[in-house]
Amino acid sequence: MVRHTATSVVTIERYIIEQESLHPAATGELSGILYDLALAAKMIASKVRRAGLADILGATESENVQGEIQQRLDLFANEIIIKAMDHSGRLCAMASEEEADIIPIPAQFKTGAYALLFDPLDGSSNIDVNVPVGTIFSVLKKVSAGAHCALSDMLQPGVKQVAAGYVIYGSSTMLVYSTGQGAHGFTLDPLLGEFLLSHPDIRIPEHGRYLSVNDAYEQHWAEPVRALMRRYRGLDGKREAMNVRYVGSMVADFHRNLLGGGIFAYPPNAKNPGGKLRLLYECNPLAFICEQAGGAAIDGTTRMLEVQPTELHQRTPIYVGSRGDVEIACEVLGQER
Ligand code: AFP
Repeated sequence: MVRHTATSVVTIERYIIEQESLHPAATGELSGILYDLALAAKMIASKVRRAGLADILGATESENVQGEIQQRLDLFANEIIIKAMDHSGRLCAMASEEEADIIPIPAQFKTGAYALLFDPLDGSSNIDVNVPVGTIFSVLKKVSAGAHCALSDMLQPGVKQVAAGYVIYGSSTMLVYSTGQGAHGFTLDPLLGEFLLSHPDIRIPEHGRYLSVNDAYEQHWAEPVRALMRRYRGLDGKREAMNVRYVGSMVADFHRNLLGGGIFAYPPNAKNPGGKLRLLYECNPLAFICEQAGGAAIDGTTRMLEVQPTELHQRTPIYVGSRGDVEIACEVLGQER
């Protein structure tokens, strides 16, 4: 981690511009998208910070497309991101975990060459109890012809992401992103109102200390998953036991494991045979970041970033984190099949 003096700070804007200058052919559009997202993140952070004070908590009466009860802050974060991004002329469309369909760019604005997919406030059922929540985003290059986005622009495998990242609203607000040249973290200085480079070129340890999984599903797991979890816990005598840490907010669990090493797993279970988490809004962006930090991610059999999406709100199992720990998942799940 770099230590900054008051005069040597690197703002996210400066960093994005410096990264862009490494690509002479860059148009600046992607940089603009990232900068707009950083602004949206600051706006969401300020609301999340005040959530305990403001009368904004609580479930709305509507259910979102995933059938979960939405919290008001989810809706607010969704709105903030759409409004921050729709008029820039850089996007051809957006897709949100909170919306059933593709979100078109309003007719009065220009469209651009990129598609943005996001989960506006992941872990929102934790808001009421002051547990960290996060925003996750993924940027894809438009591949269809014509000015507007087609479903095919959204349904690209994760390897096609040109940028991805997340924001964690925790004890401090951090934004971590990658454009394919490493994963870099920025911490929001609340006094300056700026994201400052705090974690350049994050590297996840080869093997980790932490296992993040919801044990309550053990009875609903298939035997290969149970065998894998026994391995991580050191119960089969083949490795040292990992420490179990599960917040129930994927960004928070992922972030801790990215910095400290470990694996986050959401295996299929009898209740969610296809997994629970969303391929496009959650798993692909975090898999991209993890690989950029030297880690790995699979869906149980396949590299996560190579899975071909077939629908916008597709769910998938996931095992993501330290490369050595993900390799163990490949080995044990493969053997037990
Ligand atoms: P919410 O956004 O509904 O709180 O769900 C959070 C989440 O999508 C992810 O952030 C967690 O890791 C996971 O679900 C927790 O799911 P379980 O409660 O089934 O373990």
